[in-house]
Amino acid sequence: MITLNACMHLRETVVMEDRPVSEDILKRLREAVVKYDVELTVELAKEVIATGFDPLKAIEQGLGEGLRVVGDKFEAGEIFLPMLMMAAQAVKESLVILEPALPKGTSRKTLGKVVIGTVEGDIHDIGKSIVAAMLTANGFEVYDLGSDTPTSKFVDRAKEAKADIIGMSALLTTTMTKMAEVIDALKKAGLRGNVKVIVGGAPVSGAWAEKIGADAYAEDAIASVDAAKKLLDK
Ligand code: B1M
Repeated sequence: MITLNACMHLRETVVMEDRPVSEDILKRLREAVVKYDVELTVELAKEVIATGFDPLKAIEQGLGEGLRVVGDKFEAGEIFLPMLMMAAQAVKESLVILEPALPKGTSRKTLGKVVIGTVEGDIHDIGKSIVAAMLTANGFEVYDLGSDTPTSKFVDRAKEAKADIIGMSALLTTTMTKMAEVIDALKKAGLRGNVKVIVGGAPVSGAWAEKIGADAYAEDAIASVDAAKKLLDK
């Protein structure tokens, strides 16, 4: 005999199974990051891979959205730096699992060389790393300089690698100005004619890109691939 409880349980299971996996996994990813639960976030990243869910969507709409909520809570004084750091750690460990599964472009030969980094004084590197991974996955040869990158390192690496594009990321309003410094240094080194510049990061905008004389602003990882292709006529 099926009891009322058992019936209700059965109904719940069916509803769970009917719920689109997409919405469910994205919501759970966001919540895990907001709770700065490293272990759970990593488990969910593995679930994304196991279920064949779109890894880019999981990164942008799951992990990224979760981090944005964490940032707002931090700004509002609801959580403190150690919690912000744990949320970031949860995302970084999950990216190790998700990035290799990012959709690859069809092109086999290199579309161009990109030197990318987060500008000096800024240690935020999660968004920049996603952009670097997407560019690599889409056929660009990427030299990732990491975060807190001195201006001279952008210039030296661009020269050595004969870069086609320099990509700069900044997450702080106080470090955005370093982008202009890099562009000036490229001019002084006589490289600006050969190297295109793409800028991005939460406080950066199209207006800022124009003001400092960058060639493009990209809002996210997909837009950075589109911008890079457009700048190199690919
Ligand atoms: Co900090 N942090 N943080 N932080 N942090 C922000 C940026 C902040 C907005 C939080 C807040 O107060 N609401 C605020 C900046 C305020 C401001 O300047 N307006 C802030 C602050 C104040 C700080 C500290 C100063 C805190 C302190 O110490 N008191 C400190 C800075 C230290 C320093 O850099 N010198 C600090 C430290 C940290 C952690 C170390 C804890 C950690 C970073 C860990 C790491 O990156 N390894 C951290 C985090 C995680 C954040 C938030 C919560 C999330 C950033 C992130 O990773 N987002 C952030 C709040 C927020 O952004 N709302 C915040 C997810 C990522 C996928 O998105 O980076 O935007 P994003 O990248 C996107 C796009 O922007 C774009 O594509 C990416 C993918 O879609 N994009 C590009 C990025 N780069 C691009 C380059 C391109 C093209 C597109 O072309 C080259």
